[in-house]
Amino acid sequence: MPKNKKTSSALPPPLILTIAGSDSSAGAGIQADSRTIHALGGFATTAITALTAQNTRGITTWSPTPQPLLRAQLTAVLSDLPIAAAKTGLLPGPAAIRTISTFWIQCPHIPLVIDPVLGSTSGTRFLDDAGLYALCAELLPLAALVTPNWPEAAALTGRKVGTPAEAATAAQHLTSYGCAVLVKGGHSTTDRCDDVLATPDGQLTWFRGKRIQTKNTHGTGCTLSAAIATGLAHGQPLPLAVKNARAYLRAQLTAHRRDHWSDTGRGPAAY
Ligand code: PXL
Repeated sequence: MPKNKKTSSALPPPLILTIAGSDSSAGAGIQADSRTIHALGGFATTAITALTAQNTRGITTWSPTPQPLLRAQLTAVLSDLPIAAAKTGLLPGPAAIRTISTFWIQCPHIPLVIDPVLGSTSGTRFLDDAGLYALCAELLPLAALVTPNWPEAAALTGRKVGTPAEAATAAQHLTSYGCAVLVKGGHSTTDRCDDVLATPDGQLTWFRGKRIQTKNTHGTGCTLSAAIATGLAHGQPLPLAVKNARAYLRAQLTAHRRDHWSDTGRGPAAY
C-alpha cells in the first residue's frame, strides 16, 4: 500500500468530557486533563466547575462556576456529542455534585471517573464536609471508578489510611458505594508508590512501582484520572486503563523531574 494512502479504517479520536476546574498555572485541572487526553489519542471536551488564579506559589483566589452555567455546559456537550468517557476533578460543593449526578442518572452508559479533589497541595480547601457527603451519597454510586490518595481515602471512609494494608481496606470499603476504587499510594513514606484497585466483585489488584523522586506532584491526580478516562474511552478494560495511565504518568514525571519547575516545589507534573 502506498505510504501516504488514506485508509478509511482510521477511527476518529474518542471524545472525553472533563468536568473540572481551571488552573491558570496549567499544572492541574482542565489544562492538565486536556493535555493528557490529547496526548493519549482522545479529544477533550470540557465543563468548567470553577476558576482558580494560581501560580507555582499557590492559589490567590478562586470562584465556583454559577450552577446555571455549569448545567448549560453539561447540556451543551452531553446533548450533542458522543462522549465515550468522562472524569471529574475539582467540584466546588454539593450543588455542583447534585447538578452532575442529575445528568449522570440519564447517561449511565458513559463511564465516569471521579478524582475526589478535596483541596490543593498548597492548602486551599475546595470541597467542604457537605460536599464530601454528597460525593459519596450521590456521585460514587453512578461512577465507574473513584481515585482517592491516602488522605482522600481517609476523608471518604472516616478511617485512618497510613499504610498499604489500610489503603487496601479503605478501597474495599469504598466499593460498597457500587464503583471501583483506586487508592493511590503517593503519600507513602517509603520509596514505593503502589496503588491498589478494588472492584465491587471483591477483586483486589496492586499496581506497584518505585517512587519517582520529584517535587513536581501538582496535577498528578488530574493527569492519572484523565488518562484512565481516556483508556476507558478507547475501550480498555479498567485494570488495563489503570496500568496504561500509570505508565503515562510515570513517563511524564521521569521526563520532567529536572525541569525548572522543580525548584519551586510545585509545577506541572505532566506536559
Ligand atoms: O490537583 C488538584 C487540583 C485540581 N484542579 C484544580 C486545582 C488543583 C490543585 O491546585 O487547582 C483546578
